[in-house]
Amino acid sequence: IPRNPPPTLHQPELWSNDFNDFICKCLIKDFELRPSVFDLLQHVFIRQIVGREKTLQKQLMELIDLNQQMGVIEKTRHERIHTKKGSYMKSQSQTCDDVEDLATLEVLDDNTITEQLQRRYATEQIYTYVGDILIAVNPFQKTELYTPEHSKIYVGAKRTSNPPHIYAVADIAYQSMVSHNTDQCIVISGESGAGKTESAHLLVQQLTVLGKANNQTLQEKILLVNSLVEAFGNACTVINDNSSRFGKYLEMKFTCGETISLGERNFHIFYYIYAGLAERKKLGHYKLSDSKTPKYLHNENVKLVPDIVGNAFYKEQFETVEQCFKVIGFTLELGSVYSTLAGILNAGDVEFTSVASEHQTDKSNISNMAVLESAASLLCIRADELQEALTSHCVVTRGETIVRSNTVEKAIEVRDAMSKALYGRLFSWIVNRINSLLKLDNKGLNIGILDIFGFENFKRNSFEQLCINIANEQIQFYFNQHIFAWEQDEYLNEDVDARVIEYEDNRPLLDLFLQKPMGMLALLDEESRFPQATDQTLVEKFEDNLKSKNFWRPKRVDLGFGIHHYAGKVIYNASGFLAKNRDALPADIVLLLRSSENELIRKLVTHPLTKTGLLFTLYKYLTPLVGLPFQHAEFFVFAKAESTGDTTHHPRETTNMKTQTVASYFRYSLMDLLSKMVAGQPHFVRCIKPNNDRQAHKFDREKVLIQLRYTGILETAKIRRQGYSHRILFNNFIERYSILAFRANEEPPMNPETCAVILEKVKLENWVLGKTKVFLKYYHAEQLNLMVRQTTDRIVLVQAYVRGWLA
Ligand code: AD9
Ligand code: MG
Repeated sequence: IPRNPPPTLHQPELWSNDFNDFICKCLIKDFELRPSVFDLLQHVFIRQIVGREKTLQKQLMELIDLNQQMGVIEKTRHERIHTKKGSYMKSQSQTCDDVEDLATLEVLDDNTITEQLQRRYATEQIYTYVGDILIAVNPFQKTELYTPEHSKIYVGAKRTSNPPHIYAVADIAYQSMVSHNTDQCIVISGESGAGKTESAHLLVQQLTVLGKANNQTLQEKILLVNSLVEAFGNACTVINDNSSRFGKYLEMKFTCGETISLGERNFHIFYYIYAGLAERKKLGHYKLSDSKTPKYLHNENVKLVPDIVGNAFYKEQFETVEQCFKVIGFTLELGSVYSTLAGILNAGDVEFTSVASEHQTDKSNISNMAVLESAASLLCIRADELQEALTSHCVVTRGETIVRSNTVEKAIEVRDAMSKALYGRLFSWIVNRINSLLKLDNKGLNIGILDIFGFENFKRNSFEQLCINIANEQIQFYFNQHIFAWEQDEYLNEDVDARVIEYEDNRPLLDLFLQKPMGMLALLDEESRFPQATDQTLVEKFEDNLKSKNFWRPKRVDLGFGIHHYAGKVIYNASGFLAKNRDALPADIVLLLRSSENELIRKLVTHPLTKTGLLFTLYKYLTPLVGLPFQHAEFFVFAKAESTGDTTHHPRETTNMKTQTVASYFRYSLMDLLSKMVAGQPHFVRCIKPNNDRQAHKFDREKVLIQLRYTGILETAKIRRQGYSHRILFNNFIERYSILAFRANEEPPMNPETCAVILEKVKLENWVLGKTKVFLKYYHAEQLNLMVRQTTDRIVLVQAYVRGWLA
């Protein structure tokens, strides 16, 4: 019997190392217990057990069985063993020249890589590694890759034991969060329609499994939130039926004017609610009619608007969304949410006619008062006041307030601005509410998943595309920094000899956009401040000031300018840039909405919401230490700062607040995003779109090759093969890994020699010691972590058994 009181499960260090060693050996060696092993044991405590050798053996065998049921375990170090349910693994076994990690290819060039991806794609192996980075080629069809069995085998498994998979990325992020005690960040990139949002869902799914969200309802809620947020934040585009869009300022694509590019539609939720309410015969209640589809649901450019009222999918989605709301805990507010949406739809149908006036050039009248009244009653405001706010505006000159009439154009602009503002704020409010309803505890580590809107290049590209593409440019830069720049800097600093890999640095492009005061966004802001400026003067300003080979003016396009992005050339049309950037909501409208008798609407325009809009969704997982249940999920949705909300309240701040443009907020939130990302250890998933027709089984080599080139996959493979992606300070290394080579009571000196002892003991090769850090290959870090985990797991498990016997 041990002299000291029995240590607890979580104090493996208090157990005798001989005993631990013995048990580890038992577990590693084909799971067989040979009586001879016991001869090695000297501890008095162990001798007690020898007498019960049979029981011990039986119990350990049970333990192993249990392990086996849980998934793949290692029989010997290198051999993969299959579980009963492991048929998938066999069917997916590799042919001899099929490679799961491109960094291990013998010949590294664009062609070989494309060929590998194509070959794998043909056999439904859509995932491939490039070192520690995952490539996902969109299958454009349902696959058998996401069954509960898959989910199981990727829990705590060695990466090379299973085929590449998105679930493995979730596992690695989770494991490194747990073992290094640091935040993680999974960055998913790829062009529009490449599969980022799908990947994010899969990651969320697997992370709830890993975090042991044994609280079923919580897990359900988190997955439901996805559908909810998407109903409000996604829309159909020509490229992707479920395209993640910008929130407030860019997402809002209503039918008027030029804000809609060909083939685009409004946010999903509008179609869902319209069809859903029709199904319930509730349209009348919300002052909508099934014979007259609201204008905001049309797209004048696209004649083919599907039958919305009869659309079974939309109806079903409406039920799902409502279910989501209810499960998450929205109760009384739901009616107000629907009224607001219906109010927006009605507002969109308000029409104006022009009335000639003696004093002014033009005035506007409302030609369908009944619709205006419907909108007003849904928004719980007075119809006459709404009419006034739409058709006129106040100007304050030298303390005197003068009322001016709006032209029809101006009235339409005000109407749409009101709809956008209401929708944007409603969306932010929903997101904030979700966060507060799901919130349990704010402590712990987190894994962020970044799913942005992918690179877009339409026939006609506007301000929205510019912002989307700048964000992608920034993400590419972040990737480059991590993969190439920082790594190569460290070789220099630490005198490590490694070959330098050339890569395409997109820094000049970021400077072109973001630099102050001469970057494109800064110029746009400056021009937005001049009342007389036009989109024409804006492009001229660009032309005069932007000196870059990546910017040019195409000859025959009015208001056109071209940008050579990292992902290709895009021609933009500056028409509407200034208005979109100013994105002003008149103070009269804010005041009017504040007088609403609907509490929700008042809230939307009164309280300055947390930074709103939909620049990016960042799912945040707060997962405390090992074994504890997953506790919390938070959805961050960033958007445009609400500038107008406070103008009337604090007139002193007006001028200051008004200068907040979309561009400046966009830049601010991009920086905010980066600071969040930089705080965590990054993991990268690169989505590839195999063809432009969204077709399964179609691998367009040229299309893929272009993506591989601009994302720098070839260079990535090279640096992963030749470089040292993990660099750990000597002290940290010893703290983390000394358990692999030293006894618990030993205190090895904190020096490079100790690091070498550990690395040699575990038989790793190809590592290098720098001046202050250990330089490891991408696969080393994983192997080390796995060994540590296995060691502690065994110790803990055995202790649990022993404790059982003692009791
Ligand atoms: V955008 O920048 O938001 O426009 P994403 O997010 O990159 O774009 P998304 O995830 O929405 O693209 O994928 C587009 C479509 O591809 C999906 O609607 C699916 O139909 C299809 N897809 C993507 N990934 C998978 C997958 N792993 N399995 C099956 C997939 N289908
Ligand atoms: Mg998306």
